[in-house]
Amino acid sequence: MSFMKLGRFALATALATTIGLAAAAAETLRLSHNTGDGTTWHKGAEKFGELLAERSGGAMQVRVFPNAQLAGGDQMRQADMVGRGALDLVVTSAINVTPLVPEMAVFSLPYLYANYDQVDATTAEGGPAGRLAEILEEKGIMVLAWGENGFREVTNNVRPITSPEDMRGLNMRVAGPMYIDVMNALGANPQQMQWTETMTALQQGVVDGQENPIGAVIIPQQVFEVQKYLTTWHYSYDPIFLGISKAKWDSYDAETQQMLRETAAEAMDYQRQITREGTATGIDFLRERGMEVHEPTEEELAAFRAATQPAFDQWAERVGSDLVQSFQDAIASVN
Ligand code: X2X
Repeated sequence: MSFMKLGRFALATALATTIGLAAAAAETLRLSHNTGDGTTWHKGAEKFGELLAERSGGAMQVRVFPNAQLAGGDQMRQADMVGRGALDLVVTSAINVTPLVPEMAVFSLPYLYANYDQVDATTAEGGPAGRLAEILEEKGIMVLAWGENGFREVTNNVRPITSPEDMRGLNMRVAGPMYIDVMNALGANPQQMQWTETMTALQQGVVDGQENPIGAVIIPQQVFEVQKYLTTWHYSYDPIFLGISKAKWDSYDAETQQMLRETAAEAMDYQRQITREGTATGIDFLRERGMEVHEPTEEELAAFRAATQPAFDQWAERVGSDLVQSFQDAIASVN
Protein backbone atom coordinates (compact mmCIF):
# COMPACT_ATOMS: atom_id res chain seq x y z
CA MET A 1 0.00 0.00 0.00
CA SER A 2 1.39 3.39 -0.94
CA PHE A 3 1.66 6.15 1.58
CA MET A 4 -1.11 8.07 -0.20
CA LYS A 5 -3.46 5.13 -0.07
CA LEU A 6 -2.72 4.53 3.57
CA GLY A 7 -3.37 8.18 4.27
CA ARG A 8 -6.74 8.05 2.57
CA PHE A 9 -7.62 4.86 4.32
CA ALA A 10 -6.73 6.32 7.71
CA LEU A 11 -8.74 9.46 6.96
CA ALA A 12 -11.74 7.46 5.81
CA THR A 13 -11.58 5.32 8.94
CA ALA A 14 -11.30 8.35 11.16
CA LEU A 15 -14.28 9.98 9.40
CA ALA A 16 -16.40 6.86 9.63
CA THR A 17 -15.64 6.63 13.34
CA THR A 18 -16.58 10.25 13.92
CA ILE A 19 -19.80 9.95 11.94
CA GLY A 20 -20.59 6.67 13.67
CA LEU A 21 -20.12 8.26 17.09
CA ALA A 22 -22.18 11.30 16.17
CA ALA A 23 -24.96 9.05 14.88
CA ALA A 24 -24.90 6.99 18.06
CA ALA A 25 -25.03 10.10 20.25
CA ALA A 26 -27.74 11.90 18.27
CA GLU A 27 -31.25 11.09 19.32
CA THR A 28 -34.45 11.90 17.46
CA LEU A 29 -37.47 12.40 19.69
CA ARG A 30 -40.95 11.98 18.21
CA LEU A 31 -43.46 14.70 19.05
CA SER A 32 -47.16 14.22 18.40
CA HIS A 33 -49.82 16.93 18.31
CA ASN A 34 -53.39 16.92 17.07
CA THR A 35 -53.82 19.99 14.87
CA GLY A 36 -52.62 20.85 11.36
CA ASP A 37 -49.11 21.94 10.40
CA GLY A 38 -50.06 25.63 10.05
CA THR A 39 -51.24 26.11 13.63
CA THR A 40 -49.46 27.81 16.51
CA TRP A 41 -49.28 24.38 18.19
CA HIS A 42 -47.13 23.19 15.31
CA LYS A 43 -45.02 26.35 15.31
CA GLY A 44 -44.39 26.02 19.04
CA ALA A 45 -43.40 22.37 18.59
CA GLU A 46 -41.04 23.24 15.72
CA LYS A 47 -39.52 26.04 17.78
CA PHE A 48 -38.83 23.58 20.60
CA GLY A 49 -37.07 21.27 18.14
CA GLU A 50 -34.94 24.07 16.68
CA LEU A 51 -33.87 25.39 20.06
CA LEU A 52 -33.16 21.93 21.44
CA ALA A 53 -31.01 20.92 18.46
CA GLU A 54 -29.06 24.16 18.82
CA ARG A 55 -28.52 23.83 22.56
CA SER A 56 -27.60 20.16 22.48
CA GLY A 57 -25.07 20.77 19.71
CA GLY A 58 -27.17 18.63 17.38
CA ALA A 59 -27.35 15.67 19.76
CA MET A 60 -31.10 16.02 20.35
CA GLN A 61 -33.46 16.34 17.40
CA VAL A 62 -37.25 16.57 17.41
CA ARG A 63 -39.49 15.29 14.64
CA VAL A 64 -42.97 16.81 14.77
CA PHE A 65 -45.99 14.77 13.62
CA PRO A 66 -49.25 16.80 13.22
CA ASN A 67 -52.90 15.64 13.10
CA ALA A 68 -52.42 12.95 15.77
CA GLN A 69 -50.96 10.72 13.03
CA LEU A 70 -48.92 8.72 15.50
CA ALA A 71 -52.05 7.93 17.50
CA GLY A 72 -53.98 6.73 14.45
CA GLY A 73 -55.78 10.08 14.29
CA ASP A 74 -57.18 9.74 17.82
CA GLN A 75 -56.42 13.00 19.63
CA MET A 76 -57.36 11.65 23.07
CA ARG A 77 -55.07 8.64 22.76
CA GLN A 78 -51.89 10.70 22.59
CA ALA A 79 -51.70 11.41 26.32
CA ASP A 80 -52.18 7.75 27.07
CA MET A 81 -49.39 6.82 24.63
CA VAL A 82 -46.95 9.33 26.12
CA GLY A 83 -47.80 8.01 29.58
CA ARG A 84 -46.88 4.50 28.48
CA GLY A 85 -43.69 5.68 26.78
CA ALA A 86 -45.04 4.83 23.30
CA LEU A 87 -44.49 8.48 22.31
CA ASP A 88 -41.62 10.67 23.50
CA LEU A 89 -43.24 14.09 23.38
CA VAL A 90 -46.71 15.53 23.05
CA VAL A 91 -48.31 18.91 22.54
CA THR A 92 -51.97 18.67 23.35
CA SER A 93 -54.69 20.61 25.09
CA ALA A 94 -56.41 20.07 28.42
CA ILE A 95 -59.70 18.77 27.08
CA ASN A 96 -57.93 15.92 25.27
CA VAL A 97 -56.45 14.65 28.52
CA THR A 98 -59.70 14.61 30.53
CA PRO A 99 -60.49 10.93 29.76
CA LEU A 100 -57.15 10.02 31.41
CA VAL A 101 -57.06 12.80 34.01
CA PRO A 102 -60.54 14.31 34.67
CA GLU A 103 -58.95 16.99 36.86
CA MET A 104 -57.57 18.61 33.67
CA ALA A 105 -61.11 19.89 33.04
CA VAL A 106 -60.57 22.49 35.76
CA PHE A 107 -58.96 24.89 33.26
CA SER A 108 -61.93 24.73 30.91
CA LEU A 109 -64.82 25.06 33.36
CA PRO A 110 -67.28 27.44 31.69
CA TYR A 111 -66.52 31.07 32.46
CA LEU A 112 -63.84 30.26 35.05
CA TYR A 113 -61.54 32.89 33.52
CA ALA A 114 -62.39 36.36 32.23
CA ASN A 115 -59.00 37.38 30.79
CA TYR A 116 -55.36 36.43 30.11
CA ASP A 117 -54.03 37.91 33.37
CA GLN A 118 -56.21 35.45 35.25
CA VAL A 119 -55.01 32.59 33.06
CA ASP A 120 -51.38 33.53 33.60
CA ALA A 121 -51.86 33.70 37.37
CA THR A 122 -52.85 30.01 37.35
CA THR A 123 -50.21 28.68 34.94
CA ALA A 124 -47.29 30.72 36.34
CA GLU A 125 -44.50 29.01 38.29
CA GLY A 126 -45.88 28.18 41.74
CA GLY A 127 -49.49 28.59 40.56
CA PRO A 128 -52.25 25.97 40.96
CA ALA A 129 -51.59 24.41 37.52
CA GLY A 130 -48.56 22.83 39.21
CA ARG A 131 -50.98 20.41 40.90
CA LEU A 132 -52.07 19.16 37.45
CA ALA A 133 -48.42 18.61 36.53
CA GLU A 134 -48.11 16.40 39.63
CA ILE A 135 -51.18 14.39 38.71
CA LEU A 136 -49.97 13.97 35.13
CA GLU A 137 -46.58 12.79 36.41
CA GLU A 138 -48.38 10.00 38.27
CA LYS A 139 -49.72 8.96 34.85
CA GLY A 140 -46.24 8.97 33.32
CA ILE A 141 -46.36 12.41 31.69
CA MET A 142 -43.95 15.21 32.69
CA VAL A 143 -45.32 18.67 31.86
CA LEU A 144 -42.34 20.69 30.60
CA ALA A 145 -44.27 23.92 29.97
CA TRP A 146 -47.79 25.29 29.51
CA GLY A 147 -48.78 26.96 26.25
CA GLU A 148 -52.07 28.21 24.84
CA ASN A 149 -54.90 26.97 22.70
CA GLY A 150 -56.98 29.88 24.00
CA PHE A 151 -60.51 31.05 24.71
CA ARG A 152 -62.83 28.87 22.67
CA GLU A 153 -65.32 30.79 20.51
CA VAL A 154 -68.42 29.42 18.85
CA THR A 155 -69.05 29.32 15.09
CA ASN A 156 -71.96 27.97 13.06
CA ASN A 157 -73.78 28.19 9.75
CA VAL A 158 -77.37 28.60 10.90
CA ARG A 159 -77.70 31.95 12.72
CA PRO A 160 -75.86 34.57 14.76
CA ILE A 161 -75.54 33.49 18.42
CA THR A 162 -76.40 36.32 20.79
CA SER A 163 -78.18 34.43 23.57
CA PRO A 164 -78.29 30.90 25.00
CA GLU A 165 -81.62 30.39 23.22
CA ASP A 166 -79.84 30.72 19.88
CA MET A 167 -77.90 27.53 20.66
CA ARG A 168 -81.06 25.43 20.89
CA GLY A 169 -81.18 22.60 18.42
CA LEU A 170 -77.84 23.35 16.76
CA ASN A 171 -75.76 20.28 15.90
CA MET A 172 -72.41 21.05 17.45
CA ARG A 173 -69.12 19.25 17.03
CA VAL A 174 -67.23 19.08 20.34
CA ALA A 175 -63.78 17.79 21.24
CA GLY A 176 -64.40 16.13 24.57
CA PRO A 177 -66.68 15.01 27.37
CA MET A 178 -67.04 18.25 29.34
CA TYR A 179 -68.14 20.18 26.28
CA ILE A 180 -70.90 17.63 25.70
CA ASP A 181 -72.39 18.60 29.06
CA VAL A 182 -71.95 22.32 28.38
CA MET A 183 -73.68 22.03 25.01
CA ASN A 184 -76.49 20.00 26.54
CA ALA A 185 -76.94 22.71 29.17
CA LEU A 186 -77.41 25.17 26.29
CA GLY A 187 -79.93 22.94 24.53
CA ALA A 188 -77.66 22.16 21.57
CA ASN A 189 -77.06 18.66 20.14
CA PRO A 190 -73.38 17.90 20.79
CA GLN A 191 -71.44 15.29 18.90
CA GLN A 192 -67.91 14.28 19.87
CA MET A 193 -65.64 14.15 16.84
CA GLN A 194 -61.92 14.14 16.02
CA TRP A 195 -60.64 17.56 15.04
CA THR A 196 -59.14 16.11 11.84
CA GLU A 197 -62.64 15.06 10.71
CA THR A 198 -64.37 18.29 11.65
CA MET A 199 -63.69 20.48 8.61
CA THR A 200 -65.28 17.90 6.31
CA ALA A 201 -68.21 17.47 8.68
CA LEU A 202 -68.79 21.24 8.69
CA GLN A 203 -68.45 21.48 4.94
CA GLN A 204 -70.94 18.67 4.35
CA GLY A 205 -73.38 19.96 6.94
CA VAL A 206 -73.05 16.85 9.15
CA VAL A 207 -72.78 19.41 11.96
CA ASP A 208 -73.85 23.07 12.02
CA GLY A 209 -71.05 24.43 14.15
CA GLN A 210 -68.03 23.98 16.36
CA GLU A 211 -66.04 25.92 18.93
CA ASN A 212 -62.30 26.64 18.93
CA PRO A 213 -59.86 29.45 19.67
CA ILE A 214 -59.32 32.11 16.99
CA GLY A 215 -55.53 32.54 16.87
CA ALA A 216 -54.46 28.95 17.47
CA VAL A 217 -57.02 27.09 15.36
CA ILE A 218 -59.87 28.98 13.60
CA ILE A 219 -57.56 31.12 11.47
CA PRO A 220 -54.66 28.75 10.71
CA GLN A 221 -57.06 25.89 9.98
CA GLN A 222 -59.27 28.15 7.83
CA VAL A 223 -62.51 27.42 9.63
CA PHE A 224 -63.78 30.73 8.15
CA GLU A 225 -63.98 28.99 4.77
CA VAL A 226 -66.79 26.74 6.00
CA GLN A 227 -68.51 28.78 8.74
CA LYS A 228 -70.56 31.98 8.54
CA TYR A 229 -71.23 33.15 12.13
CA LEU A 230 -68.82 33.60 15.03
CA THR A 231 -69.57 34.78 18.57
CA THR A 232 -66.69 35.69 20.89
CA TRP A 233 -68.38 34.30 23.97
CA HIS A 234 -65.06 33.26 25.66
CA TYR A 235 -66.95 30.42 27.32
CA SER A 236 -64.03 28.12 28.03
CA TYR A 237 -60.28 28.46 28.19
CA ASP A 238 -58.11 25.63 26.88
CA PRO A 239 -54.38 25.50 27.67
CA ILE A 240 -51.93 23.29 25.84
CA PHE A 241 -48.79 21.78 27.31
CA LEU A 242 -45.55 20.33 26.01
CA GLY A 243 -45.05 17.04 27.79
CA ILE A 244 -42.47 14.26 27.74
CA SER A 245 -42.87 10.64 28.74
CA LYS A 246 -41.61 10.00 32.25
CA ALA A 247 -39.66 6.99 31.02
CA LYS A 248 -37.72 9.23 28.64
CA TRP A 249 -37.34 11.95 31.25
CA ASP A 250 -35.87 9.56 33.79
CA SER A 251 -33.24 8.45 31.27
CA TYR A 252 -31.61 11.92 31.28
CA ASP A 253 -29.16 13.49 33.70
CA ALA A 254 -30.08 16.63 35.65
CA GLU A 255 -28.31 18.91 33.19
CA THR A 256 -30.24 17.57 30.20
CA GLN A 257 -33.51 17.78 32.14
CA GLN A 258 -32.77 21.42 32.92
CA MET A 259 -32.08 22.10 29.24
CA LEU A 260 -35.35 20.43 28.25
CA ARG A 261 -37.35 22.49 30.74
CA GLU A 262 -35.79 25.80 29.78
CA THR A 263 -36.13 25.10 26.08
CA ALA A 264 -39.77 24.04 26.47
CA ALA A 265 -40.56 27.18 28.48
CA GLU A 266 -39.05 29.37 25.78
CA ALA A 267 -40.84 27.55 22.96
CA MET A 268 -44.20 27.76 24.75
CA ASP A 269 -43.67 31.46 25.57
CA TYR A 270 -43.20 32.00 21.85
CA GLN A 271 -46.25 29.85 21.08
CA ARG A 272 -48.40 31.80 23.57
CA GLN A 273 -47.23 35.11 22.14
CA ILE A 274 -48.04 34.28 18.50
CA THR A 275 -51.37 32.80 19.58
CA ARG A 276 -52.39 36.00 21.40
CA GLU A 277 -51.22 38.15 18.50
CA GLY A 278 -53.18 36.03 16.03
CA THR A 279 -56.26 36.28 18.23
CA ALA A 280 -55.97 40.07 18.66
CA THR A 281 -55.80 40.72 14.91
CA GLY A 282 -58.08 37.80 14.12
CA ILE A 283 -61.51 39.37 14.44
CA ASP A 284 -60.87 41.97 11.75
CA PHE A 285 -59.32 39.31 9.55
CA LEU A 286 -62.35 37.03 9.94
CA ARG A 287 -64.72 39.89 9.05
CA GLU A 288 -62.64 40.61 5.96
CA ARG A 289 -62.98 36.96 5.04
CA GLY A 290 -66.76 37.22 5.19
CA MET A 291 -67.62 35.97 8.65
CA GLU A 292 -70.30 37.73 10.62
CA VAL A 293 -68.74 38.29 14.05
CA HIS A 294 -70.76 39.09 17.17
CA GLU A 295 -68.92 40.40 20.22
CA PRO A 296 -71.28 39.93 23.16
CA THR A 297 -72.04 42.64 25.72
CA GLU A 298 -71.48 42.04 29.45
CA GLU A 299 -75.21 41.29 29.83
CA GLU A 300 -75.12 38.74 27.05
CA LEU A 301 -72.04 37.10 28.58
CA ALA A 302 -73.85 36.93 31.93
CA ALA A 303 -76.71 35.05 30.26
CA PHE A 304 -74.30 32.48 28.74
CA ARG A 305 -72.60 32.11 32.10
CA ALA A 306 -75.91 31.49 33.88
CA ALA A 307 -77.00 28.95 31.27
CA THR A 308 -73.76 26.96 31.54
CA GLN A 309 -73.68 26.97 35.36
CA PRO A 310 -75.13 23.41 35.67
CA ALA A 311 -72.19 22.06 33.62
CA PHE A 312 -69.75 24.08 35.74
CA ASP A 313 -71.21 22.60 38.94
CA GLN A 314 -71.25 19.06 37.58
CA TRP A 315 -67.61 19.22 36.45
CA ALA A 316 -66.37 21.16 39.48
CA GLU A 317 -67.54 18.19 41.54
CA ARG A 318 -65.73 15.73 39.29
CA VAL A 319 -62.54 17.82 39.36
CA GLY A 320 -62.67 18.28 43.15
CA SER A 321 -63.67 21.39 45.06
CA ASP A 322 -60.17 22.01 46.53
CA LEU A 323 -58.61 22.15 43.09
CA VAL A 324 -61.35 24.43 41.75
CA GLN A 325 -60.93 26.67 44.81
CA SER A 326 -57.16 26.91 44.29
CA PHE A 327 -57.79 28.15 40.74
CA GLN A 328 -60.45 30.60 41.88
CA ASP A 329 -58.11 31.97 44.57
CA ALA A 330 -55.32 32.57 42.04
CA ILE A 331 -57.86 34.22 39.71
CA ALA A 332 -59.21 36.44 42.50
CA SER A 333 -55.66 37.61 43.27
CA VAL A 334 -55.47 39.47 39.94
CA ASN A 335 -58.98 40.92 39.94
O1 X2X B 1 -60.19 19.35 18.83
C1 X2X B 1 -60.17 20.55 19.09
O2 X2X B 1 -61.19 21.24 19.07
C2 X2X B 1 -58.89 21.20 19.49
C3 X2X B 1 -57.94 21.21 18.34
O3 X2X B 1 -59.09 22.49 19.94
C4 X2X B 1 -58.37 20.39 20.60
O4 X2X B 1 -57.44 19.66 20.50
C5 X2X B 1 -59.16 20.46 21.84
